[in-house]
Amino acid sequence: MWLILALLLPHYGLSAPRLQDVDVCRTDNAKLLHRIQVLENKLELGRLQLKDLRENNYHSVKSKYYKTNVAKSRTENVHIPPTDGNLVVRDADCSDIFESGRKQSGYYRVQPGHQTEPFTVYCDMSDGGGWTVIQRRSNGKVSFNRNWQEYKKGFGLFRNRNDEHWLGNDHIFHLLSGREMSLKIDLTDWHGNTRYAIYDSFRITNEEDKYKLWLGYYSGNAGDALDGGSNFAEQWSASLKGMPFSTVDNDNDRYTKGNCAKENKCGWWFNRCHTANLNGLYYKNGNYTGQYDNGIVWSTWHGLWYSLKFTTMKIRRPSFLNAGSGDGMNV
Ligand SMILES: [Ca+2]
Repeated sequence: MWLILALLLPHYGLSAPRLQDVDVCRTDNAKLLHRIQVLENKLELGRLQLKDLRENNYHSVKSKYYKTNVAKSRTENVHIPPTDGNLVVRDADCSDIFESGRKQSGYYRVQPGHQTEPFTVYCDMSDGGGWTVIQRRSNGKVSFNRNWQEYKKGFGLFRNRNDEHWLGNDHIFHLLSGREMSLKIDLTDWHGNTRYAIYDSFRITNEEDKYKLWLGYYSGNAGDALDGGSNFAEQWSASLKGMPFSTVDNDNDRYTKGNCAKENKCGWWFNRCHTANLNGLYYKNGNYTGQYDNGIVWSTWHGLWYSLKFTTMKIRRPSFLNAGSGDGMNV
């Protein structure tokens, strides 16, 4: 027994360095193979991003879009999330993104569930953070007079901090389904005054059910205009709770003699018709007159004949609400 060990030990001792060399070589080889794989993945990601850029014509200097938006945006301080890994989406919404440590406001890609493709949203990381913006009005450059399909898919610009857009009823539905979410509405008038309204348990039904609106308790300082204000008669005809969505080509309101979406030139959850409509016409300077009260209206603050300068509708999980909620983000 001891003899065998005595014979083996010197042999083992001599051959040990050779085995270590092989191990080092194998490790280096594995590292190189891994590095090649990473580079190949990056190359594939680059190819996909290039394809996206070419197909969407964002940067062609000949395009109108470039001249009016991209060239201008280059001089502005705009946060674009890092492109590396951008096509691999793991976040359901901006609350997820905020919780994972990315706390800069800007455009991010989210995927609320496997039933949808990833899509781009603006994340408002101010005001306590984690807000997914579903609507923004700020300058009147984007028309909100759109049909059912456009409201379903979403429209507007999704590049600069101040861009106007509607995220899309399907996207909003998917963001809300299966999750308890709060809705916050930030409002700014033409004198720079701000108000806000928060509704808990915000959700909408699916397209088949015409995206009916459901809202929980109100809090804030703008007044509960989505529920028709404090007047009972107004609530009966103007509360938007439980109302289906209507557009110019899809009248689901309770106004039997006409189409609220046509009068207001936008899609919204109309009753007969409303005491709050944030998708209305963009009138500059606030007060307006006309046949219909079709401005950007929050009646419990400025009445039906005052059109607001800036609005945002944004959602996040209610667990964030204690993190501090102020007067919202301004222009
Ligand atoms: Ca009608």
